Amino acid sequence: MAKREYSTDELVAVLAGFGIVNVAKVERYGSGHINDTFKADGTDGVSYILQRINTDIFPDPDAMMENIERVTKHIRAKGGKSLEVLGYHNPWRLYAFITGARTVDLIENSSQAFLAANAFAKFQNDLADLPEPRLHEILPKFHNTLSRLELLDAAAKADVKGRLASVAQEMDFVNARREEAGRIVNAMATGEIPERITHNDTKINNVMLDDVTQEGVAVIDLDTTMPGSALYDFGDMVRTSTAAAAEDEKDLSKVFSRKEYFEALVKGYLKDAKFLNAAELDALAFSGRLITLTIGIRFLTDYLAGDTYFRTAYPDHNLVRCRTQLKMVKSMEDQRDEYEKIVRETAAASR
Ligand code: ADP
Ligand code: GN1
Ligand code: MG
Repeated sequence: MAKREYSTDELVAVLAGFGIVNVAKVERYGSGHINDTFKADGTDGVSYILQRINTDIFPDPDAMMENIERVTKHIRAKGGKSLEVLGYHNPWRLYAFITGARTVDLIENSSQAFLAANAFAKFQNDLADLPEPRLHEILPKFHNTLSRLELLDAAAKADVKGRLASVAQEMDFVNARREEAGRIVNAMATGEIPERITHNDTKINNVMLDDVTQEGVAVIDLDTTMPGSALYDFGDMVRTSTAAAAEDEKDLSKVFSRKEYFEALVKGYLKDAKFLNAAELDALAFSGRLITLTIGIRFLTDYLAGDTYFRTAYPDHNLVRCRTQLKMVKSMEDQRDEYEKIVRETAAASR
């Protein structure tokens, strides 16, 4: 999907609808692939995050906002920092701007990996006792790799853009890994891996890091917070936080998973994720490979389908992203024994 442009007048009018009339500046912000995000500064020095929810992808924004309100109030009641919804008029919403902290697209050091993973562990911990009812399942089967494979197969069969022939290598890579694709969903179906409240988009740029201490002060981007597996959250941290290069790096020699960041993630996560059972611990290293493969499958599917889902900046953007993900999977596979050992030793030490 190409980026949609908004005029300043349009944005100022939306802000006025939320009662913000003293706008000094409003501009696009962040690097997300789905929603349109803007930072608005008031003449009084107060800033806001204005977002247009992508309703093609999130068909029930009311349910999403209900989840977000419940989750953020619960975290705040425990003394934690969270997003603060200032207003919502479908499809627009306004958040208070969190100050004194920032996000990074590419991790800068091991300490950040430790602190970001620890923030996501605390987030899951904080939500473990969220009172009933169950959160809305905003995007059903979101991380279900078996369903994602079905969608890939359908897109390959339709081949609407005639791109299938050019992705034979990528299809082969995915096909060689079909057998392990169901490991987590199948274990969830038997109850071996429990359902928990999870974030489901634990990219490194979805945690605000304190400007001074680097600590993860608030987990943001709560659109997909819903019932899921804790493993998907840990896995997506591995995908994004151990990557040595950007998600859309074209030079694949720069793309690999960094062991020292993996180790920091495991330590930061296990410090507070005491709730994990044996089956979850056993699949922790695997979850990084699985989620990365899953996101690679999603980019490939979108490429074959003609770029209708993720925001793209150029024609092959989704293919470039797919290739980095598959390279990351390969890199994690190459370090599999070391990664499994790190998890085993850290888990044993933290019990
Ligand atoms: P997307 O769903 O498009 O990824 P996010 O909600 O993650 O959108 O917002 C995009 C970026 O905007 C984040 O990575 C972060 O840098 C910034 N951001 C989002 N919410 C806030 C907030 N409440 N305070 C400060 N910055 C924010
Ligand atoms: C999307 O919106 P953003 O950029 O945080 C996507 C995630 C993917 C990610 C890949 C709702 O997240 O699932 O992992 O891109 N969000 C949705 O970078 O599909
Ligand atoms: Mg985000």
